[in-house]
Amino acid sequence: MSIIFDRMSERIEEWRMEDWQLKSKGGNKVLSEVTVAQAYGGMRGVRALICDTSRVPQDKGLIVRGMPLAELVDKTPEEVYFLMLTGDLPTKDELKSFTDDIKARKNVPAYVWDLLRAMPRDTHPMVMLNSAILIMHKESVFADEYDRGIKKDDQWKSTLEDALNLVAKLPAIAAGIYRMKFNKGEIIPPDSSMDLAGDYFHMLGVSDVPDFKDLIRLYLVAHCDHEGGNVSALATQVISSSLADLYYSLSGAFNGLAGPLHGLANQESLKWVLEIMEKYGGTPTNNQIKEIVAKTMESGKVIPGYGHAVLRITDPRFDAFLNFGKKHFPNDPVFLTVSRLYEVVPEELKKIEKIKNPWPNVDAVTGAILYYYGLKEFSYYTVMFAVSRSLGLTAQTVINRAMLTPLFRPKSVSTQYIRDIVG
Ligand code: HAX
Repeated sequence: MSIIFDRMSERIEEWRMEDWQLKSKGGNKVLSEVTVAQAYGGMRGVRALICDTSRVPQDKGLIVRGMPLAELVDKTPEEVYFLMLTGDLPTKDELKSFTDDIKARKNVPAYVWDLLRAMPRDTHPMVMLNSAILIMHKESVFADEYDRGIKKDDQWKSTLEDALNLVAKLPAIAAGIYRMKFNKGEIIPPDSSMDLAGDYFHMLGVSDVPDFKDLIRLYLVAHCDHEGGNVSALATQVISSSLADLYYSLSGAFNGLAGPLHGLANQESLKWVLEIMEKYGGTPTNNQIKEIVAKTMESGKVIPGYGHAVLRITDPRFDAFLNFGKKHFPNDPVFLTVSRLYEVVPEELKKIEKIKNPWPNVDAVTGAILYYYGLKEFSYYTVMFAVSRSLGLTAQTVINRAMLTPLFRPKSVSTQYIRDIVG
């Protein structure tokens, strides 16, 4: 058993004590009042969830356990996962123990490959990923222990076992899906000597350019978490609050990630960029961009990769990938188009009053970078996003279970109730 169980045990004792004190001292304090507009509006801005793995202030973007993304761009996914689970970056010895533990859990059960091979050829890669996760439910240590009877206080430990098993296996499953779905040849098995990013790079078999390995590492880190209220995070927590195990809750969350307003936006964004380039025969001029923004909006579509439900600045994750592109392939025409869109689109969106955030989110750039390295199958992009986000979603679930978070059950009201309030 790796150091992570000991380190979490120590922290959970402190966290539980603090929670108990906060609830006894200030249980009646008000965090948020809910307006009629918020009840109709996707609960935007309603403060009713607790998430400590990361926060997303609207003027700063992703901060993981107090560390802004800019301070994490050189870290490995294992370091950031340890940080989310415990609140601290690992020491050198802790990182080795933690990484070794994950390496030892990589093997994917053979029945997962049988299932994936039996699926129709035109199955979406996200359906393949979610089916693979769901069929592994019988591996759940939590479900097994729960059936045999387990003290509530200790349920986080078997949830952590499930989390580590899933995080360790997902790169192999995701890479296998890529090779199977897009006829890239035999599945490349995981290598137990490699870390998560290195092995995902190796198993995809897309490119042997070392920069691509750096990109995968950055990709996994930058997409690791985005606080607790986004669709996939909320879905995970709602499902797991019923004491469903992580196999159920993670696959449910990824069904939400597959939507065009959430994780699918990166593929929509690249598709839009390539359509623009085809229409104008290369990188468009500023005037052409203005024209296409207007036309896209007129047709009733959103500008993919722009706007955000929380952020009111350029997403720092967009900045991180833009800097990566500037360093490694500044003159690539697709990348140049993404950069030029960034110069023009926000000014155009600012003219539309209802849009609260005219700035790019992470999805405005990542597709272009994957495309540059030869990963050109758009429908796969959300799978990579899911592999990365599994870090934050599983960390949040382990912590919620440790904090004995009860069953979610907000109260709904009827339209008549609203009529009565509005008068
Ligand atoms: N293009 C056109 N219209 C936009 C827009 C955009 N990029 N962003 C917002 N709007 C519109 C909304 O559709 C909404 O219009 P209606 O009132 O007619 O429905 C209005 O402006 C107000 O929206 P908002 O309050 O600014 O933003 P929301 O919180 O409602 O939505 C979205 C946030 C991210 C869904 C939205 O900005 C959007 O659709 N962006 C394009 C898709 C996208 O990039 N999604 C990825 C987000 C990042 C993420 O979660 N990744 O997983």
